[in-house]
Amino acid sequence: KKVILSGIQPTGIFTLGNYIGAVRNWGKMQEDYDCAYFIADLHSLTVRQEPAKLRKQTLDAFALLLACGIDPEKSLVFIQSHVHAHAELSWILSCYSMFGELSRMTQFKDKSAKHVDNVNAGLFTYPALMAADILLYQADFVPVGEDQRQHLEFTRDVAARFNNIYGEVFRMPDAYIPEAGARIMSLQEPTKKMSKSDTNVNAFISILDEPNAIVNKFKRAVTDSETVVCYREGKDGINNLMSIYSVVTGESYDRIERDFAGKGYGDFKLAVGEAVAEELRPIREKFAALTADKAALEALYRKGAETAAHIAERTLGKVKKKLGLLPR
Ligand code: AQP
Repeated sequence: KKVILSGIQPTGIFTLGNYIGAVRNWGKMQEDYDCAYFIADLHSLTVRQEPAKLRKQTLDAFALLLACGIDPEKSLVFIQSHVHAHAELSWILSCYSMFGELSRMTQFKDKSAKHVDNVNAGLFTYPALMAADILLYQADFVPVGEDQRQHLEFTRDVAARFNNIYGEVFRMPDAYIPEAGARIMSLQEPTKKMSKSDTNVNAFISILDEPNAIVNKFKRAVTDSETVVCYREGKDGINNLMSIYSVVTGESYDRIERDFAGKGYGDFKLAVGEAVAEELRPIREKFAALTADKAALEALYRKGAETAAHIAERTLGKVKKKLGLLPR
């Protein structure tokens, strides 16, 4: 079986964007691939985190993966910082990452513009850690949102550079980007992507939001001054709602346009809100059940870390040998 790997940061409860663009698809791949999914807590340190909150968010994120359908019997599920090899390989790969190429990463440019008071080296070398995450497990495919495509390209470049010098150490990973809903936008500023760390709670749907909160947020979603529900260039708000509705209900844009012909934005927003609330209901219920048994959750992430460390050490050992690092 081919290997699939992906991760998500514990920077808050996942948004509808994380869910549609990433996690929703992860569960569906478990039958056909060897899947590894992890909570990227080391990545989250690029932004200042509050310790107690980070701890809680990490456990919540782990439970959320399971609530979203990832089965620890079928997939490897773990927490990044529990496996030392990630940080170690990341350092090694950063010595094969060029300042110029890291400077071109659009996420670095966006995030450093957003957090002007904390443009730290970790934010800059983030792609080297992501490359380590992927290459340690010799992943064939990395399902990511459109926004991570550039980082994956970077991973391939670094892997190729390394393999060129030392021989075939790393398997070349490919992006696995879902067609529909690759990029869900903010409900308040539909030209910006939906983010879990947005300070405006009306801008995103958290996957644990209560049904009435979901409906209300969609009611308040920013659209435009027209009234016809149709997918068209420049109608960012409506396009985003149509994309969400289409992914959740499975209906095509044509069908949505026909179904809502003659109706206003209000009706459409309500329909989107109700459909999303229904989609997320089972996740909320499963999450509540999972977090009620903390000991069981801990046992699961410990087991995940053990298996992950075993796989990761194999690759790291090979890398060290190739580099000429003296064995202990
Ligand atoms: N708006 C989005 N639409 C589609 N996919 C998205 N992803 C994130 N936002 C959207 C995908 O979710 C996965 C996990 O993301 P992450 O938590 O590792 O980091 P992120 O991309 O920085 O996500 P956020 O929600 O924006 O977090 P914060 O606010 O902390 O920065 C990735 O596969 C990503 O593509």
